[in-house]
Amino acid sequence: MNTLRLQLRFLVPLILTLVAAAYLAVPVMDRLTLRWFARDLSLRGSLVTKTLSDSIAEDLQDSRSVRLQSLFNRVVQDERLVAIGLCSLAGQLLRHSPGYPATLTCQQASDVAQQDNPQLRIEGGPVHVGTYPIIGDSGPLANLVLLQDLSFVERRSQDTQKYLIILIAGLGVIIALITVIVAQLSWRGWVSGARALLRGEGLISPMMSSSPELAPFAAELRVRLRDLEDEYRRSLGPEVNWDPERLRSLLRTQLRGDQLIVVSNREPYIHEQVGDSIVVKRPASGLVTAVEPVMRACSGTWIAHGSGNADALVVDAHDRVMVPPGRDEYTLRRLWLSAEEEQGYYYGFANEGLWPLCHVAHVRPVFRESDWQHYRQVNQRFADAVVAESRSEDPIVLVQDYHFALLPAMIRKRLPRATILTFWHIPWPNPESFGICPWRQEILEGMLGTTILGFHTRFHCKNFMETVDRYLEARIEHEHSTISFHDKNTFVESYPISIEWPTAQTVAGWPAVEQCRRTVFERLGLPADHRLAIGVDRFDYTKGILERLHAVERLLEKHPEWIEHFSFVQVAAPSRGSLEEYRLFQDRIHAVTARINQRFATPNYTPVHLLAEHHEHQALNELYRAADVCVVTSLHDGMNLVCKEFVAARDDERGVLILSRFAGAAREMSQALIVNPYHVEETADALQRALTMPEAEQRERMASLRMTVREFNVYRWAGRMLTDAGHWRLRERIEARVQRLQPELL
Ligand code: ADQ
Repeated sequence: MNTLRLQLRFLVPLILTLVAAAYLAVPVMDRLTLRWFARDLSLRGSLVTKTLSDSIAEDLQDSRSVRLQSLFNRVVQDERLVAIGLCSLAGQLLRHSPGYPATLTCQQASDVAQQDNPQLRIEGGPVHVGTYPIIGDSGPLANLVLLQDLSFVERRSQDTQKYLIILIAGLGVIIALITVIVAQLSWRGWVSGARALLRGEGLISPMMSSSPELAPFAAELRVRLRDLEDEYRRSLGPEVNWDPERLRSLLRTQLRGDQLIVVSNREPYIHEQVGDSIVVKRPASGLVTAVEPVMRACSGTWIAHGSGNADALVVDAHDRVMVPPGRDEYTLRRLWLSAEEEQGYYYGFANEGLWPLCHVAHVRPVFRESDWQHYRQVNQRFADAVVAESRSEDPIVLVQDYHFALLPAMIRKRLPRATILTFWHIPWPNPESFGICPWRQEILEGMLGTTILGFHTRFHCKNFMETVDRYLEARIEHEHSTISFHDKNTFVESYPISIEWPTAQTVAGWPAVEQCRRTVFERLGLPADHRLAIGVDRFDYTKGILERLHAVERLLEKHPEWIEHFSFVQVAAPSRGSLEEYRLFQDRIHAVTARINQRFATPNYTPVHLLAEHHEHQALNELYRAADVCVVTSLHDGMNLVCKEFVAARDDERGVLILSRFAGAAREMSQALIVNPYHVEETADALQRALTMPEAEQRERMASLRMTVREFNVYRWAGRMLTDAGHWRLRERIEARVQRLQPELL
């Protein structure tokens, strides 16, 4: 219908133009033919005059002669010659043939003959009037008036008009036909071209095989589009201040209040039965630390495993509870897992398989068929929950972490129009390391159900794309970080995660640094002039706790002056304690701690304090503010939030951060003392340098670190991802519109 309208829009002016052309051309044609014929008739008249002039001259000598009259009668039998008249030089009509108009005087005939268009209409029709002198031996004798028939000119003109109109009409029809065919063909090409572009196919594939003429244009457009997007992404640099309000306004404007669903294994709030009452706990998790403020800013629904022993007591009939408790800012939808499911999916496949697979910490991954089956089954259950919770066909789903590698494709199958953002919070290994996973292909295929796949660093993105390249038949466009698999595109990008930067109001509520120091030192029994280094982690072998202890031991060996003047506090939240690897690791840490303490302790001095328990955020903050040095020595870490929390806590701009080069955070936080945790000597030297660092240098480094973390905060992390999701959805909506139009257009 629309194509027809479009073509009519072109054809109607075309037809009008042709009619106007015909309207103008016919009179011009008439005038031209008349002029040609007039010239012919004049020549003919001269010829007739020449033929008759001798007879006329003779006849004029003899006024009684009747020969001329009969000559005239004979001549006018020629059908073209209507009448002849002979005028004296004085303008008197001397002789004339029958049919000569009685009212036409010699003078009138002479006047008409001198006109541009010497025509006269007489009884029998239009005639051409010509006067021709009869020349005798002594000069002009008389003038001959010839009236020649012009009706044949009119007849021919009508014929010409007819043929001209037929010619123009024929031309019109041919042009219209060509137009319709070309319009149809090129519209088909344009529509499929536009669709391919909007789908993003053109961004990856050799463009539009069906319309090769569009390929150069598409390539150019594709490059421009990507450049614009890249430019826009760069423009969201540190100069843009990201805060909850900005994130909310992004959702209002770019995502027009679309529904946001977060899926993670760990829930942000755990309800536990303690005696007769129910208490709410916050888990020790980098993921929860990062995603919780985003959810508070955006509302929406968070789907997670209900792991607390009182979780089921507080939910409604749909397993939902509003959180944070008392503030009710978003919905937490709990999903219940059986003990076998939790063992197989969480402890087994995710934490004994994928966790060591992705971290280079030299712990062998364990892959069991039964764990894999549970992993698939639980991913499917979460996919069902996403479908049940979505209020529209195209929610924005934020899939969190390595527990849900299969979930994106499962959601995509049920909600093809959903925008799925998957964030992989841990590193991605190189293709060789990943290749040892027996279900590597299924995992990659599951992840490629994602619309936007995020890692902390470019390096992890690169590893992922190389892994896909190695094990799947997918098309990869490195320039634009896009993978095309089964006609679906996944954009792979780095989004460095961070923390919520404390507001002025929050900071105002904190106890002063001196106060924190006093409280912590009193609790640990440390003298006021003691130096304190801290480590805060989940009890995990990837965090480099052992290497850190070795460095503390080496420091005390190399610099015995620190004995009784320096202590190290390791806070370690119990984690995955049901796994043997973790239990052995914890035992080892306890043993090494005991050994160091045995070696360097004095009656009033404990060099290493191991606080193997969960701490509330406030207690951690107090510790961060009390410490001289914070030590983060991960053997491999996606990002690491502890280092950022330490920096955020130090509004006094004091304290030194020692940071592993193998943590994603090292790429942003170059003002820290960067170490290789495997190099015990180097870390011990860094501890020495930190403990002796002049205040001015501490201030300089800390001020710079604080600026980085404040600007690259968690709202920026979420904001960049959601902005990219917004652009993606816009493209998809345009494509859907083109698709709706297409059947009418073609
Ligand atoms: P995690 O491995 O959990 O996160 P991390 O980033 O260090 O690592 O975050 C740990 C969080 O737990 C911090 O917020 C910290 O305050 C808290 N925490 C640590 N010890 C605690 C204790 N004893 N008591 C209470 N809380 C404690 C994963 C990846 C990281 C990535 C995050 C976010 O492994 O590399 O930075 O996700 O993406």
